[in-house]
Amino acid sequence: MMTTAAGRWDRLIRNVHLATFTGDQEYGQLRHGAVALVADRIAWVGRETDLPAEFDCDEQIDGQGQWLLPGFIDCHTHLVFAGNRADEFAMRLAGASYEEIARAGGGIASTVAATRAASVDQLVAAARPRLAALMAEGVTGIEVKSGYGLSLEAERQMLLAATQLRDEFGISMQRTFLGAHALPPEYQGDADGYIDYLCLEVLPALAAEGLVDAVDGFCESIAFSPEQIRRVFEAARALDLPVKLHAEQLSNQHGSALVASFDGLSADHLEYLDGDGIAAMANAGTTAVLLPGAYYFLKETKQPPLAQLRQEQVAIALASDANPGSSPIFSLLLMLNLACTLWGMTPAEALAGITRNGAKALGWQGRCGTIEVGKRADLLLWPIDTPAQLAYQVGALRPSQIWIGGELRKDRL
Ligand code: DI6
Ligand code: FE
Repeated sequence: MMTTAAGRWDRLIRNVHLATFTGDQEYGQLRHGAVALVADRIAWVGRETDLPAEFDCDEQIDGQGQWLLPGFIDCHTHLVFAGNRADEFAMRLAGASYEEIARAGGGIASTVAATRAASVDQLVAAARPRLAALMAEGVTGIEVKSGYGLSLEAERQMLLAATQLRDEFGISMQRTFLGAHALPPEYQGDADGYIDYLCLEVLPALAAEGLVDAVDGFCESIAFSPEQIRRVFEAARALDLPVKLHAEQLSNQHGSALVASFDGLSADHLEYLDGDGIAAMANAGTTAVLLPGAYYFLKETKQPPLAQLRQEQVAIALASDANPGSSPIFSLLLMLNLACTLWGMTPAEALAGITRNGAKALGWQGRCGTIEVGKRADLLLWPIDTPAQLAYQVGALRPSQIWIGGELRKDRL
């Protein structure tokens, strides 16, 4: 932990309490700490009293006793889409289920129609305030999925919009191809033909354009079967792309074991996950991404198997699942509160879920998610008394400073 880097530092953040999310302490906490940055990296972490007697540093920042945390990672979002589904919300309030609406041609299909009709610029304009809201709460790394285009051209538009947002906001982003999200109208009755189209045409073309960082699918009775998803994963593997899966959200299709068998990064949702799926994930080191926003918004009552995930030491991440149908919620802080209130996660588990384990869910564990020497200097200064306050309080919480890659960003968000 206390690594003394010889030479010069660009910045020293001192008089802070650190939540490093390393080691055995709750939150990896280190009180009265300091962190030094060189360029976009963390160069020194330790107690203020262990600072070298002499050092050369361009800028010193007094944290005034606030808490310094790693930048937050929202590892599962559908941030790019057009339109909204407020009408469907009203139908669900009147008694229709998410599955019934989907089977009747609403749901994801209605967002697909709106997204196909939008230009890249319109998609960027619609997503900009969503990304700004997440980042204002401390998100410095994000995953953004395609999956509302469902054709080569429309999926490309979504991924181009995500890329444009990444570059405009200077955020770390994993762009995930989710062609296997729903069956588009032109393939009704021919799901296998659509999977062929994805595997033979769409994914290879978009990967060749450098627009895809990972591959996802929706394994569910209202979406695609494990066999169909397996073919998508084989196509991903041939292109050297990591995989992840929407699994066991509405029923147990054994998708988690499938994604684990491909050394998948994560299995996501997981309310209906069983013991075999947990064992497979534990063996493969596949992260469990829990999505309390969708659980809450769909009024799900079956809880993900938290106790067994803990017991098998599966890393647990939390994400917003920000999307127009099952989680129109653009707040990662709210996810902390929901996971604690609805499922009994501890604040420390919840916060690890959007830092260390959120990074792991994206394969970014070597790069961010903790405060450690060598990690990217994505850091948040919070005016709080204890990290638990971030899970406890809803609303009126903002970082007082945000550094992304060592650069102070609060002013620009
Ligand atoms: N599961 C979800 O919760 C989102 N996608 C998925 O596969 C919902 C997407 C939507 O309803 O628009
Ligand atoms: Fe999702």
